[in-house]
Amino acid sequence: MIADHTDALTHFGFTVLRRAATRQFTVLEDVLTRMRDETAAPLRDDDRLTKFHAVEFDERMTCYREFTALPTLLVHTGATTLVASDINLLRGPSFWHSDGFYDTGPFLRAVVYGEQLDEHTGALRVVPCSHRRDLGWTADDVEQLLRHEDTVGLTGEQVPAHVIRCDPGDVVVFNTNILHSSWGGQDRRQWAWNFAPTPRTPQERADSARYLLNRYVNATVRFS
Ligand SMILES: O=C(O)CCC(=O)C(=O)O
Repeated sequence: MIADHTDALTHFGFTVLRRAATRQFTVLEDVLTRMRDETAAPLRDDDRLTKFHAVEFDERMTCYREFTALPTLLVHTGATTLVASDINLLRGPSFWHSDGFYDTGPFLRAVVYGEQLDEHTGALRVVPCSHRRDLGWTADDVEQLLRHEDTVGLTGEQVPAHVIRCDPGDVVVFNTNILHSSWGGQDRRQWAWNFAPTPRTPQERADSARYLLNRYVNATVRFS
């Protein structure tokens, strides 16, 4: 079972741990309510809201450690260190992007959505295998896909992709190299944790540092 999830992550770049966070879901909802209550500014119609350092904001966000199978999966992939966490109120589409492209890793993101999501309501979409340089993915290919309207005349929604349908309490885990997006949805709640392996070589240390910086500095990881 864990081996299947590890293989899926390695080969295709994503997997879903069904109902792995069901028991912690009420706690997650409470944390998000607190974040919403403590946000001073009223949100405009098209505003999104992100709380970085979510685990530091509220210790209850450490409940990811109790999600069924997640800790074991992380050990199997080697991405055992929590490097960032965030809570998001997402609204509207998230355009195609990758959260950076790294040769080392894997850098993984585990997310729980608060709503039942499918292709019509903003479920996460991925281009399977697009996290893999070993299959020939290059920065050029990624660039072409990001300009899908010009290069192939397709809207973001029409780009062939796998839609990750999910229910509240499912845990979606993906390699953050992967091209991902969301279309067709309106408001969605998302809790997220990012994991990295312990760096041992100079290249791994450089990638880890760049990854961490990107989480906060590079606008692409803010999904739009
Ligand atoms: O669900 C979405 O709208 C996009 C999520 C995303 O890009 C992410 O979690 O990295």
